[in-house]
Amino acid sequence: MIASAAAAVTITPSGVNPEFAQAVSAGLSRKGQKTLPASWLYDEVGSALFEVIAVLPEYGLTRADGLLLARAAAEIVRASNHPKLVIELGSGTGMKTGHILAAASRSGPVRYLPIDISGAALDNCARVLDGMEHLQIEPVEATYLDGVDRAIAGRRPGEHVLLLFLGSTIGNFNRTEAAVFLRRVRKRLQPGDFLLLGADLVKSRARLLSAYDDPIGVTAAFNLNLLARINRELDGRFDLAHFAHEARYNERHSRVEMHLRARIAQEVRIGELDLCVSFARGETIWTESSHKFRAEEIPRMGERTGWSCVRQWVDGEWGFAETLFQTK
Ligand code: AVJ
Repeated sequence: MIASAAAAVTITPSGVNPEFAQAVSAGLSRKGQKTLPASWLYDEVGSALFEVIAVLPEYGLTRADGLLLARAAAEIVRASNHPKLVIELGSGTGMKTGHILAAASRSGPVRYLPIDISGAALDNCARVLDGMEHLQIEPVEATYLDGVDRAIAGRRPGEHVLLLFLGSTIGNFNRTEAAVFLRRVRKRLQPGDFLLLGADLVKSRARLLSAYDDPIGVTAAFNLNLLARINRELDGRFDLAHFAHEARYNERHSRVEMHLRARIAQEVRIGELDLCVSFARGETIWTESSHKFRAEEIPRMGERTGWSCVRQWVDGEWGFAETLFQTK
């Protein structure tokens, strides 16, 4: 059952999302490395493309995450004291979370609050999970921390929380940002609450590069869609043929970086921003970082930010870890 519709995002009369406009304007006006935040990759098209990425043979991350959750769901629910309130950062497609929710709702009603800035993602998630017995779905259309505030505000007496942050979205933050984020999340929760964190592990450069630059070009389309989205929503004039998808492995930071490389020198107008952006030939826009972790590093990261590690489950085949924390 879907209890309440997602709240609407603010849009100006022209239909432009001001946060998107602001992010694009700031990221493309920068001197030096141009950037676009990865969170804007997920409009309706981007979310659909990510679902395809998730089933590519080269991209084992989502499969490993799902497999671990399927195998460990009952243990996770037991180890987190049978939570009645499950909050998720990023709604994903709801598929992976289904294992946890099914195990949690076996012993009675569970409220599930997925938090996402993408209304499209929330709709998909609700559709996938709709009809599960004893499950009440209350989507929250918001940024993560605002969403946690809103979700927690409706907490009922005696209800403890299992907060899910799956799929290695934590990897989009650099290590400092990740620690800050975990501490901020912790501050919003109470003693006795839990966090389940999914994180992709360090693996060979070759496996990582084929996962982020797949042979049929789905990841390239996913990355280029960000420019197409600027064209659609902000009256941008990007010629997508003049940009190339690039995945790099940065060993020092153990992260994969996605870039869009200008194939030729060019100037691109973005009508709604009243902005003209110049690109030198070979210049890139940095669109995403996916940090990769060593398994031992994850409990330590939690311990430093107000959490104690309860347990960790590792998939050794692909290299992925689910780590369960409790508030310290
Ligand atoms: C959904 C953020 C975990 O970083 O691997 C997939 C997104 N980017 N291919 C990731 C993504 C390129 C993905 N996350």
